[in-house]
Amino acid sequence: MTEAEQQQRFDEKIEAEIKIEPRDWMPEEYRKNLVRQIGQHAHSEIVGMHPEANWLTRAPSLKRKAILMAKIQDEAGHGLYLYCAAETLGADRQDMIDAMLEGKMKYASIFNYPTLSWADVGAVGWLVDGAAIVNQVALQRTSYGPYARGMVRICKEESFHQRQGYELLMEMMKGSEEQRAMVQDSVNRWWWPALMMFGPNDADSPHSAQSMAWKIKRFSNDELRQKFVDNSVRQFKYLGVSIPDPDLKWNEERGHYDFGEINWDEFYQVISGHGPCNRQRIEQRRKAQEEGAWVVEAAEAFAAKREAAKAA
Ligand code: BYC
Repeated sequence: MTEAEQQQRFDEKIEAEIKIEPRDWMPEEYRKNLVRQIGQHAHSEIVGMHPEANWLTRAPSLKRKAILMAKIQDEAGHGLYLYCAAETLGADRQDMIDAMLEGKMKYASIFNYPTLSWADVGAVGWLVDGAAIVNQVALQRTSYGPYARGMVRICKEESFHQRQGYELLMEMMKGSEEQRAMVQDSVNRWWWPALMMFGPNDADSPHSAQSMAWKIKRFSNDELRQKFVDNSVRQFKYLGVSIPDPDLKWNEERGHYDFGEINWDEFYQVISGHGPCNRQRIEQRRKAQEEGAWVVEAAEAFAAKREAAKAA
């Protein structure tokens, strides 16, 4: 087949909702764009373990500690599925990790904010995992097969994460005045960064048009952000916490909630490496890599030994 014929076959598959698989021909730009997005997604899952891990040793009960530990382990698993999905596109895992450590590859902005109180563990579960689900449910229908299939399992686990966060906050809201204040303070700090997780407004999103045409993205950044806001309002009311946005109001004509302007200066500061915890997170990842190097070496030595035994 000529390249033009291969391109035509690819376009037909995208049009007909047939998944693109690792051995299929694909345009180089499609491959690169996927490695960028899936790699960033994988890094986010791994870096995302740190803000929550901060509270493992201070969880208020054995039950809460076990739940938090299980959630953090799930995030490690998500990172691994996603690195594997990127590897099916010919990407090298270590190269992607090195690119992140050198600031050449991004990870989700949200994980550059500190977790200052126990209520933050609940707010991260409810709002951060909640926002991630809205984005990832849509990605279950993304055009690249391994990414779409990985998302199915990830979404199931994210639902548990979101619920554990909400339930934790519900418990705190039944507690003392001080605990309720802690929840409100936490939600005040996490709401706006959660809205930033969906990326820049559509008009300022350089990758959106092409990613939508290739059906890598099924909804735009603004559409998903709106869905998250609309879903969240009822949850805020049930929890008994106020939304830290004086401009949030129902718009009858649009059938959606209007909301205030996001602080885009803050967003660009954070994604360019100047958020509150960027340095700390990269340092933590670098240290984890150095301290875990012996595990990789031991696994490689063991694999080589088995190969040699098989060959003998
Ligand atoms: N943070 O053209 P755009 C989790 C970058 S983890 C940082 O709109 P695109 C969890 C963007 O990469 C779940 N960077 O890009 C884990 C691009 O920069 P480059 C994480 C952002 O790709 C542990 C530039 O801005 N989820 O749930 O079309 C514990 C222009 O943006 C962000 C995912 O990763 C951001 N928020 O759309 C708890 C979802 N937004 O690459 C929870 C997968 C934008 O040109 N990713 N940028 O240097 C996506 O769906 C899309 O990549 C995005 C951005 C919607 C995020």
